[in-house]
Amino acid sequence: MKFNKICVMGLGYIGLPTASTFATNGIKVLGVDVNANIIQTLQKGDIHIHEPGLRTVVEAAINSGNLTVSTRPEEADAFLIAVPTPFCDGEFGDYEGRKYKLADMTAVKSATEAIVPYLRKGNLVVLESTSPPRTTVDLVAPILEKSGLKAGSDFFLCYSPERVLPGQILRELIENARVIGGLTPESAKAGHDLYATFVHGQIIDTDATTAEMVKLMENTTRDVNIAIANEFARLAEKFGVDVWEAIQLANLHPRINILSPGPGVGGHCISVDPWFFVETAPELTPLIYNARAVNDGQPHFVVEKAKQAFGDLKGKKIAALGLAYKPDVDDLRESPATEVVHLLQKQGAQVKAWEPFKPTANMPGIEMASSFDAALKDADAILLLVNHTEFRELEPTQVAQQTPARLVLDTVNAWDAAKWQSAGFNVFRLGVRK
Ligand code: SAJ
Repeated sequence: MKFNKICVMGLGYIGLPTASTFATNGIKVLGVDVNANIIQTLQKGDIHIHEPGLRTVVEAAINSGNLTVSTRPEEADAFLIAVPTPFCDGEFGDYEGRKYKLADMTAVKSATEAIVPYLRKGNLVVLESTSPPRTTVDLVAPILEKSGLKAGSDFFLCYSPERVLPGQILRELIENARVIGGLTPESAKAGHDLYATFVHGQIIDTDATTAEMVKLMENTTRDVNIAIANEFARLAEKFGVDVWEAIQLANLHPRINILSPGPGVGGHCISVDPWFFVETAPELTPLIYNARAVNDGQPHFVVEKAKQAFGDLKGKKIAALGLAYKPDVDDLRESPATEVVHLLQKQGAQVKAWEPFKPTANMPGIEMASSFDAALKDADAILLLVNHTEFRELEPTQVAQQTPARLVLDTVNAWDAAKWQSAGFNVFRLGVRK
């Protein structure tokens, strides 16, 4: 199937790179977002998200004349839906006392509804948003069929998950294997043809619900694996073992690859997606549920550790280094580091946070330091929350001159404890009893 023009619904972390990549590969793309500010920003030649290389690709796409943006869709050969699927605010499910979060599918529903007036015979619609299993079949197809056209025969319908890693989106978009789940084999074939425009990785056709489940299985597996690493950290502290050493030794086994403990799991994917399984099958997901509980509980564990390391937290001046949800990104969404800061403050600590990737971030209830120096200047203690390269490379002898603080808690094993000790710091580490 040949595609001259496509419409991408949603211009966020996934939609904008995807729209731009199609455009730079010769397809006319209309990027659509309901947020008029985003459209204005892009029309001014600016971008609203930070992702390495994205600005260049968006500029190239717009300058080529192939990418235009609007708040409304138009007729096209294919429609891609890449809108967010967050949680419902303040609404929870309950299964035998286990409270679980619920997906808010409003954006998927309204983006799908917006396509209906423009849908024509022979079109392709692809859902990319991470969604609970059966969303394509049970939610998207019936909405699109309000057009009077039949999904799978009059138009093609697919689910194709996005699997790119924030920080490496543009490369992974092209190189990663791409799963195309069709409502029918013909739908999958149409989706396959579309993504072949720029995907160099393998493109595999399957059915829509399998593709939905593949995506959720990937992120759930990672969440469960991080949860066990976090539980190992707690066990190591109990038994007087250095969890980092133990993990390194266990990973010498050819079939073991234990991930890293830390202050918890953040971001918009791994801490969210497992709930889509729990919500749709709470009776079948005790392990997935408990892994979420372990990872969500990790900021509390860090605060307990901070009490052991720093003593009474009341009035304690703490320099918190890093607020991003993971190393070397500027994304603060669902970040466990911010949760730790809030919890420390609840205990009476005076926290100044320094996030080099977003120094001017406006985080409600968090005092952001204006510089690394300002965070350290009057501190009693230093708490390392994110393994950013620039933190890893700090020279402890130099840091010792910048701060009166001599207590350090490293939650991500970034620092060589012996080196920091000899520079005069009393070093505590997550997953190590002291
Ligand atoms: N984390 C740990 N320990 C580890 C690894 C990660 O505590 O050993 C934490 C990170 O600090 C972070 C969180 O987990 O808070 C998630 O980070 P991540 O790098 O594991 O994943 P994301 O959320 O940035 O991206 C994931 C990726 N999925 C998988 O690796 C299976 C990516 O490929 C997906 O496209 C993305 O989710 C998504 O959009 O779903």
